[in-house]
Amino acid sequence: MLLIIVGTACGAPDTTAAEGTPETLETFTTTADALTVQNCSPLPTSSVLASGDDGAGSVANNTRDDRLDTRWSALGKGVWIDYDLGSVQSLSGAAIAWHQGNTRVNTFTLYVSTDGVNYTQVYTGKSSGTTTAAETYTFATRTARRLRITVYGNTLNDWASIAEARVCGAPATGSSVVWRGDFETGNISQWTSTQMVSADRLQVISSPVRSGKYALKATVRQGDDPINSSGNRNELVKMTREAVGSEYYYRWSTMFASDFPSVKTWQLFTQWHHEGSSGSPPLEFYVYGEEIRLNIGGDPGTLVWKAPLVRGQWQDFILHVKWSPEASVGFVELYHNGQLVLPKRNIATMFPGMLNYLKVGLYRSDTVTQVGVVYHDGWIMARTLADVL
Ligand SMILES: [Ca+2]
Repeated sequence: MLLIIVGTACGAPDTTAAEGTPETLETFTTTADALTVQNCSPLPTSSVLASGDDGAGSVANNTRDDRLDTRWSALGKGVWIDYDLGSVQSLSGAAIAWHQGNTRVNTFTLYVSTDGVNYTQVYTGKSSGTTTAAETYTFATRTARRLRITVYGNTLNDWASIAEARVCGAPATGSSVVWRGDFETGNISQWTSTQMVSADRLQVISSPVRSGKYALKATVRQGDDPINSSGNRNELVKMTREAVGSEYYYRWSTMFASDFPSVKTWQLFTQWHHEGSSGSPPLEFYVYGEEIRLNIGGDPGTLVWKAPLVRGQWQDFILHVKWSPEASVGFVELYHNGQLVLPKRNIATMFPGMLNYLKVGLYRSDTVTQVGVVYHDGWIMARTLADVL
């Protein structure tokens, strides 16, 4: 997926406002109607199919827009909706928020499939009829690529109407590592794509390294603008696309070169960007002057942590995030150089209706004239703290 970032305010909040007026995020409404799930680690879905819909806009995709006020609806006993995970994974349940689930008891069956042809029944039952919130239905862990919900009407009529649904990943057994971006392949193949003006700007190097044999050296020169956007950058992209309600630990190390620029403007070194095309990202680590900072929530967002900038020494980070557009559900927790510096803090970590993806390298205001060099190493993403350590 190519991400085109336009607009003038993709950077960190800049108190000098040199980047112009940011797009507001006020068009993204409905936080009160967003989904929360319990006893479920939602897996990202790549697509969804249904046997049909109501012909009036209640389409299958409405069950994964994180809004309880949109739904998929189809009439008839045996209609179905089918989620594709994009690859075979371990799953153990489904979370379903039924439309008018507080007044209707739905009869349904869950099936899984590895090939989209042969399906195995894994659950059959009824919804509680007591809530419009998501209910999680669990089954013995299966390896599958697809999950299908087949509905056999409800106590009021034969409509199948689902506001939101999630496929739940199996609890971790053994390692919960879901991704490594530690450059130990000797190249950048662990990452999805690059945004760089030339290969010398994102080099896999053997010295300095934080661990293993290789690390990344990211260089930005004034004018580096590989995507015709605001600011200057050379960044690696990892399409993490963390599902709403999912929770992960990330560990990595960053070292700022001994001559890293000291400027009173933004220099991002790690960011989780939203799918949208404008506005500051929902979670960004950046240098400002002689500080490193973590800002959450776009522009202006909330500055949740800062520390003095140290050059020439590896900085170790462990970030623990629950991804949610709900401030009461989402949270961040941060360890810096082995110390818990930000105890778990509830905050919205996504913008409603938009998944995030990871960008690592250097992205900074185009007013910076000095060459900037930063090193990254050891990226790992897992479901438990133990597995990133
Ligand atoms: Ca919906």
